Amino acid sequence: MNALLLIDIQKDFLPGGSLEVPEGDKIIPVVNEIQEYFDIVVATQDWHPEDHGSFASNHPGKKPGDKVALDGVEQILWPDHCIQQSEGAEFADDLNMERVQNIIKKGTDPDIDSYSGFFDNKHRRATGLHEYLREKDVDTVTIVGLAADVCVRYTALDAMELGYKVFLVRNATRAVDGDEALENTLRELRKEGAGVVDSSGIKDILIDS
Ligand code: VGL
Ligand code: ZN
Repeated sequence: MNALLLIDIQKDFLPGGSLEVPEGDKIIPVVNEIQEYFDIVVATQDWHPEDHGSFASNHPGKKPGDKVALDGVEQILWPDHCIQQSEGAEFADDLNMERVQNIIKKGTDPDIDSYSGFFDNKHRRATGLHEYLREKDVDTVTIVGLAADVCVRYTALDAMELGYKVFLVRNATRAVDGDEALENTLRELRKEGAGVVDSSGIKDILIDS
């Protein structure tokens, strides 16, 4: 079975949001259009408590972009974003959620961040995504969403490590650090074994896989 993973397509990651990804909104029509090609669609939702350790505001004297040690792991600090129940944590208004069968919330533990949709950043706790996909006999995952260089990247690396065949859709993701970061990330993921396609090429890869 083929699954499409929608990573963190939330208001705070869109232009105008607190952790905006340049052109993040441009992926939405593409994501909506490709959903019909997949057996299963799952969404992840960054879902932080107010006191989350990844927020610069929770570290006196620190600002976004600074690094701290969080429970022994290096953590880049971000502006407050995707706070539970806040508007910024909502899925993008124009995102079609009708075919989304499961929503995986992540980043809920204040002491550790969770970039990947599968595990926290220390691989200590699973989110339930792998279990769900296994239950549905999924062997191939196509990963889209925000941000390419953070949560999409970590999700793709974990998916490959877990043994899934992985595809990225170039025009259905954007990087928080811009186009060069997007290209660097896609190059890295391709080297690690992922396939990178354009949305127009999805039907072909799904037939072959
Ligand atoms: C993300 C930074 C912090 C993401 C989430 O979804 O890529 N980036 N939290
Ligand atoms: Zn976050």
